[in-house]
Amino acid sequence: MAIFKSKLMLTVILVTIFAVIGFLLIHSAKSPEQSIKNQSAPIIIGFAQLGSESAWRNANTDSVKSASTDAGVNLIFKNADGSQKVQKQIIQDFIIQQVDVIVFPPLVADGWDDILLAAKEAGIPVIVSDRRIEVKRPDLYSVFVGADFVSEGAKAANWLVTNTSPNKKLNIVELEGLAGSSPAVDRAKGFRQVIAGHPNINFVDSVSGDFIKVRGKLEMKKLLKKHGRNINVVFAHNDDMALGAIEAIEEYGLKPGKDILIISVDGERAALQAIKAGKANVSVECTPLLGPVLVQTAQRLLKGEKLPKQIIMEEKTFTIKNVDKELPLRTY
Ligand code: GYE
Repeated sequence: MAIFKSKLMLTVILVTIFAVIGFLLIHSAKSPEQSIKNQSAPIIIGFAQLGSESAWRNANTDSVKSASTDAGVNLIFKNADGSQKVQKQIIQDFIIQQVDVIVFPPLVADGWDDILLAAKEAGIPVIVSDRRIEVKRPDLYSVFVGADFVSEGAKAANWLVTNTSPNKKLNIVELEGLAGSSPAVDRAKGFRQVIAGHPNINFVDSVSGDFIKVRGKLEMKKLLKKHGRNINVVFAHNDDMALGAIEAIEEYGLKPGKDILIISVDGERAALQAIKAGKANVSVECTPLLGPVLVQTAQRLLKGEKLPKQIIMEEKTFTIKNVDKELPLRTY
């Protein structure tokens, strides 16, 4: 009888143990969809980089990668190598893979409506990073994280008007960024808004160097051939093109920073070194270090937080006055 009773007890205990284990197994297994929405699961960010055209871009890529690692975010990073078609294809692939958030810097401002509509219909939020975008419906993306390029152009021109005499005639040549890209369009616009009230300052030529150093050098060589010593100022839409122009001017036998003033945007270490060496005059900061803000914005979006439509970075201006203090702080 005692043996029978203890056997019964053992059976009851075993059944209970199996029932508890079974219950736990069933309730811990979730569909892939449920686990993505689980707060503790790492979020998946699809980042469609536009290319590797400049030191700025490479610093931007590094920033996105390291911020994702630091935050324990699962980053799928792809590079479109300067093609809008490829960048759209990458975004299309992210939609198929059902990433949690898509982040991308639009190569050019126009032509994104269809792919963004597809992301919207798939329920995937999009963060536009670095370059401004033109869309028919503002709800096609959630947030823009980047700079105010019009103000960067205006700051560059402000340096010129406050550091030169209104009585001196100044001829500017402009090395533009990639045609149709928002930094090229907006920096040109901001610069012109400021010099509009200064009749002594004139543009004599504007050519595109696509934000690339060797193209900047090549175009500057051509401009020197065409206008020679009539050029007083170079306004380059980024530091890399300005650095290329500096080489061309030196090879031509003139002194960049003195015979021809050099104005540019980005605030790269190499540009600050050129300012320190007296070969460049001003670089307006445009920070590529967007990674931490982008990752944080993605996390906040997924938590359902209400965010501003634009998150604009604070930026400085570098000249001979602050270069010694700022140079050691530059990481790119
Ligand atoms: O100024 C330039 C880069 O989109 C703000 O792109 C960015 C620009 C940056 O190639 O150096």
